[in-house]
Parts: sequence; C-alpha cells; structure tokens
Amino acid sequence: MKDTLIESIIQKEKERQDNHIELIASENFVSKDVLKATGSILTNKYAEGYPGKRYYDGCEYIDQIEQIAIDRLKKLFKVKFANVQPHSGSQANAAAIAALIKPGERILGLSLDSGGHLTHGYKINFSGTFYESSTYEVNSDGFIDYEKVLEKAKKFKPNLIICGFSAYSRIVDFKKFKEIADAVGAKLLADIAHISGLVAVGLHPSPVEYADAITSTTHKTLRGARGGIIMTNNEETAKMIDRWIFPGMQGGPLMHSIAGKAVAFREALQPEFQDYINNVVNNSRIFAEAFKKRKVKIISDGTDNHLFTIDVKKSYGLTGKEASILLQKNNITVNKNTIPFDTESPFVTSGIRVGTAAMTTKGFTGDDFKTLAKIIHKVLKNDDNVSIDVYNLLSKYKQNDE
Ligand code: DSN
Repeated sequence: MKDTLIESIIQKEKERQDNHIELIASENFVSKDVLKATGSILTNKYAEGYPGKRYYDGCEYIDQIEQIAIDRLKKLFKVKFANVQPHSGSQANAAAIAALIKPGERILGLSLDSGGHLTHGYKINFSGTFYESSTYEVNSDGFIDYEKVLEKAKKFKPNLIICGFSAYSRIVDFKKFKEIADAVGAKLLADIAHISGLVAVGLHPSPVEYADAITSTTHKTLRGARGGIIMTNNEETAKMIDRWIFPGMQGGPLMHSIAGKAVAFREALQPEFQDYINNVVNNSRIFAEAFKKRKVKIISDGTDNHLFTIDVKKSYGLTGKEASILLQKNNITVNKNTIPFDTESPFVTSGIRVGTAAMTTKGFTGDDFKTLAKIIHKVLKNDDNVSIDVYNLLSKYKQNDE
C-alpha cells in the first residue's frame, strides 16, 4: 500500500488478532475467500435498487452476485424471501420494525441488562424514540419466563414483540413467543444475530415458522462478511422490508459486503460448517463447566449455545470493567456485560460475556477451553502473572493464521 500509515496500523491489528485470545461472542474470523470478496473491486459500484431493478447502469454482474446471495440465504434458512442489503444488524432491525409496525406504535423487547439489544426498544436508541417501548426481563435464575412475558404483553399491549438476544445462553422457544404475540395481537420479530450459525445447521430451533420477520447479522456465528440480513415467509412483509431498506433507510448497497455474505452462505451450506458449529457449542459447554467446577457464577447456570455471561462481581468481587481490563492485560479479549438486574451502569457492569465461535475457528479444542478457563480464573483471582500460558495456548494455532 502507498498509505504506509494505514497499512502499518492494519498490520498491528493483525498482530493483535494473532496474539490475543478472542472471546467476544459477536466476533469471528472469516475465511480467506470471504476476505477476498469483501476486499474486492465490487466496492467501486453503485447499485441502488434490487436485481433487475436498478437506478444505475452497469449492474449486470452486481445483479448476479446479489441474486446468488439471496438464493443461498433462502436455501440456508429454508425461507421464501430474503434481503441481503442491510449494512448492519441495527439497520436490519430498523427496516424490519418499520415494515411491521407504524411509528409511535408499541414494541416489547428483552431489557438490555437481561441480555437484549439496543435496537429492541432501548430508550436512547431509535427503537425507543420513534416507537413506544417497554421491556420484559429474565427471571432470577436467568431464564426467559414465558408466563411473565405473556403477563407483561397483556398489560402493555405491544404491536410488536422482539425475541432473539445478545447475551442469552439458553434455547429461545420461538413457538411460545408466537403464542404470546397471537394472544395480544402483536407481530413477532426474531433477531437471531447471535445464533444464526446454530439455526442454519439445526443446532437451535428455527423461528422461520413463527416469526413475521427474522433479522440477523452475518459476521457472528455465521462467520461471514460484516453486515445484516432480513428474511420472511410473507410476500407482503417482504415487499415492505425491501421498500424500507431501499429507499426507506439506505442508498447504494455495499456490494463487496454482499459478495462476502454470498461466499459465507455457501460455506455455511457445506457439511464442514455443521462440524464447526457442533464444536462451537460443545466447546461452549465445556468452557462453562470448567468455570462451574471452580464455583464461578454463570448466568442461568450454563449454556446451550456459543456464549455465556459470568457474574464477576459475585465470583471475583470485580466489576465487568475491572475484569475485562485485567484479562486484556493478559492478551484475552472479552467484553464487559450487564447481568440481569445489574446495579452497575452498562459502562461498568457486573459481568463479562464470553463466546467460543472465534477461537473454535482458530482450532481450539475442548481441552484448550478447559486450560483457558483455568487461566482466566487465575487472572481474575489475581493469583499470578499468567501471560506465558496464554502464549503457549495460542502458539499451537499460529500456523493456521495465514
Ligand atoms: N454488538 C453486538 C454484540 O456484541 O452482541 C450486538 O450488536
């Protein structure tokens, strides 16, 4: 690169990614093919509109790429309609919500500290500003209590219920959410951003039969280029979604990202992806058990998916912020995370969220996650300087990085 400043910083970020254990549950490492498509000349092209209906000329190849992405996505989730243009998960949610309800109508979503997302009705987000929002919570054991959700829905009378979460480690019962939505005459939006890789291979039940619309990011367990997607089985809803993405919310689609998504969808359709997701979930269970063995408090006492949240305040007398800083000093990257009914602010928190998707991509086994739990426990108990252990753990996988 001629811009040596940016090039050198990219190189430093590469070294950071190589030399840290990445446990942020929403991150992953894409394949070389995804990276190649995302870094391609497709970034040069404007393509406002949809395949066959563009506002600019010269879209004959762009149309092919977007159509392939759509067809692969429909096959992957066994769904009738798909939009692959959202620039992000938040924009996917914004368009899906706008397609399902009117401004000022009511949204009921999981609270942020229970594991929900900003776009599910948080007061300072668009979803809590342009819509009237309220929340349901997990129970004191960290599980969704469907009776309580129904009670809340009957009281609040939402037009839209959002399920599917950012920090919830248990199976989401989409059928029950549909029954609740039907009972109060609400639409149902399933945001499967975190679990989409698991849903794609059948390791988590699919919301396709139950939700009016389904949104996801493409870069978490789905391991694709960064971005969002929206799916539905309803033709009218599909038309509204397309209209709200363009021209409603976005201009030109990021065609290099859409190509990166298409490549990832093909990868997710291969049998190896099933093996990968099996390993992600097994590793997550092993990792959680290794903490539990050490009497560490995990929200909901375990995990059924790729992530879980550790109550570091109860377990180690630390805030999430203090714990994540200590781990970062030892080359382990996590994110501080609120726990249910947290008394700390979202910037401080009482928990950390960890996920196994990224390190499983690097090749980490169950035994590696057991070793990692031991290291994290030592760091958070402030026992020792353990950075050499992290280095040893990572060194096995260095050859896979290129
Ligand atoms: N920021 C993502 C996460 O970490 O879960 C959600 O948008």
